[in-house]
Amino acid sequence: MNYIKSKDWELPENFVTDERLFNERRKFLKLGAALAVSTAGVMDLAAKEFVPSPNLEYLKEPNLQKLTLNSYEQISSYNNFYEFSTNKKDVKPLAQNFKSAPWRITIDGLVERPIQIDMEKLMKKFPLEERIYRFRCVEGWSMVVPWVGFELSHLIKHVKPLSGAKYVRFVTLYDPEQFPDQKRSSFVALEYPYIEALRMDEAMNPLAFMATGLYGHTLPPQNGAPIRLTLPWKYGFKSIKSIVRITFTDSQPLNTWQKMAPKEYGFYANVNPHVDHPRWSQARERVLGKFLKQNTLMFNGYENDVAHMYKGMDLRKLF
Ligand SMILES: Nc1nc2c(c(=O)[nH]1)N[C@H]1C(S)=C(S)[C@@H](COP(=O)(O)O)O[C@H]1N2
Ligand SMILES: [Mo]
Repeated sequence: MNYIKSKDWELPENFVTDERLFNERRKFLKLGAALAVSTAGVMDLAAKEFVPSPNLEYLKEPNLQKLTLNSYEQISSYNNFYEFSTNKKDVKPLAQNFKSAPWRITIDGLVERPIQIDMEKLMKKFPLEERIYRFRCVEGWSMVVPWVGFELSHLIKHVKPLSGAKYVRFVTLYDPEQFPDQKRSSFVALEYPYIEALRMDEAMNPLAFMATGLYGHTLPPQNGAPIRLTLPWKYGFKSIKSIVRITFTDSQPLNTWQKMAPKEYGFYANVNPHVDHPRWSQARERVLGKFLKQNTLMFNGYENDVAHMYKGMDLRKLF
């Protein structure tokens, strides 16, 4: 768990915490259940509602910052996944029959060892761990999510990028038989397949994480099964879902949202309360399930871990 480097991860204790849950959690932590390899129940008291029984083995995160988790129900019922629907509450019902196995991922481009690998095999290559991350959508809502997965850097080291590789590009599945919005002949919400990308140093940052699970269980389809990116210091749209291809390139790829609306979305999309989106102020955010808004933090609270990558850049222009 040595990726927890900075005090900046910590929020004032009741900042995102409903007091009752906070006290319950304190009691729970006193029982000493801080760090364990978990196969049994995920005993998080924030999630009293439905949680599927864990089917993954992973190293549990001690949650030193004492973030209050959003419930499984909240995280998996309010989704942005335009391939299914632009209506956040319709995504879950529409995604229920999505086939996320078997699943093959291609890793190619400027690497020494391009591979095509089945998801099952990929999962076994890297030990799974839990990461409790804040997640902030550019629309102004946020949540705290206990992901399970592995560091993107582990996968990158495995395929050995060539020195010319400067960017990593990710592509979502294109399958009109499975994604209703890809099948439409007009009024399509986005250009598909969905594409996202990172600069190499961003991709190698220890916070960049490939999620394969949620609350100890493999990802539900609406959250990007079987594998999606999670980048806690960036707006949610960078966290691309249901990835089938990862390509190493020498030039900056054009990500889907930047292509669709270049005045509204850039390449970096770092969470920044001082730079507003043309339609939404970014100063504050509403945590799912909460009534009052809270202040948004620079780089979503991960400043100490990521700010060095953007030194000297004008974050108003390169948004
Ligand atoms: N393929 C794909 N990935 C995507 C999206 C999408 O529409 N399609 N939406 C993005 C946006 S805008 C957000 S906020 C997050 C939402 O993730 P969640 O549904 O797990 O909360 O997924 C991101 N990844
Ligand atoms: Mo989003």
